[in-house]
Amino acid sequence: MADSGATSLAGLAEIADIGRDRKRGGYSRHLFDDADRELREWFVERATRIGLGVERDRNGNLWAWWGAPGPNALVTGSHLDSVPGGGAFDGPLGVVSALDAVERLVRGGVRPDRPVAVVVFAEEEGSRFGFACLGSKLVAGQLSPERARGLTDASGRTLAEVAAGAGLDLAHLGRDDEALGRIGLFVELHVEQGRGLIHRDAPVGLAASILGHGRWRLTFHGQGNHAGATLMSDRRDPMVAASALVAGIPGVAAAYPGSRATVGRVTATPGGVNVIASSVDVMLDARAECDDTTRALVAAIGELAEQCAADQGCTAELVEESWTGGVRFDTGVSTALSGALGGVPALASGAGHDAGVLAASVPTAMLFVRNPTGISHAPEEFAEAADCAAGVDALEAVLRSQLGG
Ligand code: HGY
Ligand code: MN
Ligand code: MN
Ligand code: MN
Repeated sequence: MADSGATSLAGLAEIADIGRDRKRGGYSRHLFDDADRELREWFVERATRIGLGVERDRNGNLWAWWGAPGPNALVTGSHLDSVPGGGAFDGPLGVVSALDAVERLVRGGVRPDRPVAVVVFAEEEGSRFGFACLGSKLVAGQLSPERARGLTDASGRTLAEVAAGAGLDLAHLGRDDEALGRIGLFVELHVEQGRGLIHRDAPVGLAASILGHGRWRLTFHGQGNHAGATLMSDRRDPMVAASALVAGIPGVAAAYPGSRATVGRVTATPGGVNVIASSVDVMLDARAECDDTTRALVAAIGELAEQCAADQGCTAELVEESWTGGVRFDTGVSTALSGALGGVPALASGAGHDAGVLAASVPTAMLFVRNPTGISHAPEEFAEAADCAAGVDALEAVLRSQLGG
């Protein structure tokens, strides 16, 4: 499998060594860490090179403006952060392609009749503070400033503390009506994270929908104790209960066709090798074509968790950490853009995106670029140079179709 570092667009090559995760492979780039700081510096330098003026908004997002910020702006962009050990394309492909497409218009002498911006949304993956699409949800008013300020990372530091350490004043977090009110159309280009374009043998597609998706914390409480001095019959071991739950999830999900339920992280407290855990956190990611189905699935998983806990003399609690409802993109917008592209496949997205957040507030569309591996959120994620170029061509055509100049 091609190394995800073997990148294609020049911009991807420029950032290819930022945030490499030597232990996991791939990239780990998280809000306000060193990699994020380097990527932000790269973005400002790259945007300035094109002649764009970069601003950071009150929620930590970056906006590179072609012309003065103003109403009915044509906005494109994505995110630069990653999941732990993620691929090179999820997020950065959209930012790099947006800069390339705008640069072509600038160099091509286009005189836009509306403001244009390239945006980088903060913490789309929610990898550091556990809340997906943090930056875009704050702008859209889908996350309260109070909740955001209190979010903590794995070391227990709050968003407010980390931001202050990064020299960012997030005292005015929250819904940004001025930023939202400026957006006439938001178009996000993204590497496809499934196999839709492989099956359709097409380099580029348009998003028709995004699955509703959320994150829940299942905490199993037992009795911490000594691994050697405690007989097996004398234990209330939450790790055994948690393991039974995780093993039972596929069977529960099978009753909800098309649903997806994933446990990507299990954390024992205190986490000693010679210690029976006192509690275990199981992080659940659940999604389905219909939001009610997702909620029914999570409720069923919660019931199984209680049973698994009781079997071990433990207790279980279920807490919703974040939720993003399913999205159907505006067909009027997508049809117009499809026309500008000469007709491209329409795809459902199992992956969430900032565009899925903004779609609730402003006209929004998404372009996908083929990923020949069909794998994402892993180092194997890939996009061929020719398909990346086709993505920039498509984005440029879409932008041109929206600019009178
Ligand atoms: O989790 C998602 O679907 C997205 O990649 N953040
Ligand atoms: Mn992702
Ligand atoms: Mn993404
Ligand atoms: Mn001891």
